[in-house]
Amino acid sequence: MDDKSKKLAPAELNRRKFLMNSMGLVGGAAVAKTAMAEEAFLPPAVPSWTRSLGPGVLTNPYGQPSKFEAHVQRRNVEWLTADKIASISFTPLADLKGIITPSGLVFERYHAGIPEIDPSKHRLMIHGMVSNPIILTMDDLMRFPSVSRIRFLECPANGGMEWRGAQMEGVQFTHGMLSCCEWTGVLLSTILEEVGVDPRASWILAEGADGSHMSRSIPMEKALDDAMIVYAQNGEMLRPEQGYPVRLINPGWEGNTCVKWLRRLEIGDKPWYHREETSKYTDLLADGRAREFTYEQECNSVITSPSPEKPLSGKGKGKGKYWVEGLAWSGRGRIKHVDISFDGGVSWREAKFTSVVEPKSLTRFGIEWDWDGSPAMLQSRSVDETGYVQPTYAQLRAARGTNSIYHKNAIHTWKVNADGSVSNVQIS
Ligand SMILES: Nc1nc2c(c(=O)[nH]1)N[C@H]1C(S)=C(S)[C@@H](COP(=O)(O)O)O[C@H]1N2
Ligand SMILES: [Mo]
Repeated sequence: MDDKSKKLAPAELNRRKFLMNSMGLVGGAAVAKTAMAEEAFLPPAVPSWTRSLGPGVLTNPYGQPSKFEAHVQRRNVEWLTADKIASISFTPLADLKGIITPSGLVFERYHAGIPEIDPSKHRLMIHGMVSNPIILTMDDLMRFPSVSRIRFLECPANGGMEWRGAQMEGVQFTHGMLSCCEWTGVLLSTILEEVGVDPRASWILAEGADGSHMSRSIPMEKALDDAMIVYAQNGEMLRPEQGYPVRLINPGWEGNTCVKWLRRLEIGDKPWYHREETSKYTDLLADGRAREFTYEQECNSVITSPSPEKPLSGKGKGKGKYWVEGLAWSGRGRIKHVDISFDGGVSWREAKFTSVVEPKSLTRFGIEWDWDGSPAMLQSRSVDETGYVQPTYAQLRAARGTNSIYHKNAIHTWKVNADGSVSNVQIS
């Protein structure tokens, strides 16, 4: 080391090292030496894995992602909940492709932890205002006609930490109480036909078998429309985290209505809100009043790349062409279009859909962007088939104030900085 380099501060040394490493094989002598010491794997060299045999079949009887993807995982926010039993973890949205959330990455929300349920001992009881009350085993349930549907599931608290201002540096935390699976099971309407519902019945109480006995009142219209009793997700049986062996899915509705580890459906003629064990979420308005019935998850969208987890400089490229992509969804039906702004909402360009467009499902959008290397404000704005347009923060706060936790679906802004890093900011 010469005198000059001795004077460099540690941070500067680190940056110099980073730059040298990123120069790769064409870099300085020191870098080339390290690469030689390891192995030549870049073309025209033939890497070791091409010159040897790998482990055989059944190395992983139930496969795992590559070890190089170990950073892709659910995460929690330590300060958000007192413990991990009544808590939540977030889906790593930045690392996902397409619209299906892999089963092992679906965000988790428990009020009393994950019960371990032996499916042979589990029963689903359906009773109340019906002519033939029944107690179903899992085998009984499998005998009903089955359907599979791709639907998103979102906790209404998604984005709740952002109501008062930008706070979380990552799309995993600003929007990750969100997943989308192919759910397989029986339409609730099919089962209701079997039990013979009293025509005066108008509500259903759904109760979970976990320690929280979580229960929710579901209006009969939803039950007869598209509610599903599901036992499988993404082609495999439900994961314990998602309600194994059976759960309720109310497509497009608040995640908390989708009771997991489902053990009981009681048919009645009024909601069970007077009962102590039945809690529900309400939206606090600006004037302190609460919105009582909020079931649908409104139209929403977010750019997943670039994002704090996916900076532009991470690839060592700087300015130039990038594929900007993200997710849009609406609890009211299909996404009709998504517009992207690169200047904080002054001008907009329509994005392409790069996935199938299913109702009440995540929809993947993308758009090519030629970044000139200067700071930019990226936003996505979605519109659903009912014509509902995703609101700005100003519009949402005018309607709902800042006291809320739930149903935050405002247009989100990522600030792309000149160095390619991405920060969470809020503008009107
Ligand atoms: N039995 C039971 N069902 C439950 C819960 C619970 O704690 N117990 N949490 C609810 C909430 S608040 C949400 S947002 C969703 C989350 O579903 P997931 O854990 O499959 O992502 O499950 C719902 N169903
Ligand atoms: Mo939730």
